[in-house]
Amino acid sequence: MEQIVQQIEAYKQEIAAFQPKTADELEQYRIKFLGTKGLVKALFGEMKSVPNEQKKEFGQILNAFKQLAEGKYEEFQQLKDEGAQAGHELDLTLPAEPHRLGTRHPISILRNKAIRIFERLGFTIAEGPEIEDDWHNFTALNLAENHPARDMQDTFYVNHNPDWLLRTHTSSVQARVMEQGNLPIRIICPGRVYRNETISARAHCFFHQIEGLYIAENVSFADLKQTLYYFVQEMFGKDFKVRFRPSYFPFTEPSAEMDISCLICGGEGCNVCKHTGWVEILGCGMVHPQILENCGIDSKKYTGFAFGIGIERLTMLKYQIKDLRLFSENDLRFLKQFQGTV
Ligand code: 2NM
Repeated sequence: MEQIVQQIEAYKQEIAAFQPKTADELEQYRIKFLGTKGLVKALFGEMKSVPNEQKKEFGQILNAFKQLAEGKYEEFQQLKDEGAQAGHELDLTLPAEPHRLGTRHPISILRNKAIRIFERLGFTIAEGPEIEDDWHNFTALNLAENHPARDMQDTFYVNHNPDWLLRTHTSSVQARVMEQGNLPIRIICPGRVYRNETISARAHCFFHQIEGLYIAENVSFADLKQTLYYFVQEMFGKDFKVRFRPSYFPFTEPSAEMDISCLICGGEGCNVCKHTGWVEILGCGMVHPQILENCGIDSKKYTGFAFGIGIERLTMLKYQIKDLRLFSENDLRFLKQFQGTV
């Protein structure tokens, strides 16, 4: 043991005098003292040949030595970092990492496009709550007490208050604006709406709408047609046909739906248009006089038109998206494809 302790003293002096200048020297030091075949390990290996009564003292000497050896190594860590950088120093002439911008959701792209078109015609945006009361969502809009749309099966009601529900259309916002009574009214109401549907490629429990409303003196069905013709042409160009079909909505009389010739197959017939060559893109009509009266507007003096557009439908047509669920899955592989579009 005497001998070993003397040897350790010699190593201590060597360590004290050690002043490495390069990462390489430091590494040599590490291998010699601290490596798996290094001296510290070897000296601990001598423990077994030391008599029991001296084991404690020897252990303390060894531990002190180990700490000294490690301390020196840590003191010069910086050399190691510099060594790691040698050969690849910062090149300040390299171009910076580009900022990765997020992408606009395709639904938002189409909504914004539609908003801009209607703004050019003098429409302003109106917004309202997504949790509505029965009056603004149904009763004011001529949806009678026993109307099927009011069924629990179709509408999400808020627990504990049968008067509250998630709006099923943004017409509820229009009812609120009509009640304020500032005429004429020329608004569009973009927003999210909710219906209790089984989720599939073609239906979801929420979707997005833009509903429009124009109320003034002498507003006619011709005004409605012209407004919507302008809208679809601005939205899709001029390379397709448009048709109006008579339809029914409880809010409007008369009511119509607008179809455009299928953008996917050019009217030849495909899955998207269900082989009819036509796709329905909106519903519309002349606002029912009873609704005007419900909201305190004189239906003898004023007339109006209204329309409802499903934004998902427009987006699917524009980008040939076949499954609604893609819109709400937040899969970046899908969302990134719309990069760069406003
Ligand atoms: C549609 C179709 C037809 C509509 C009616 C109203 C209001 F508030 F004036 F009563 N807003 N929107 C309407 C009319 C909506 O969606 C397919």
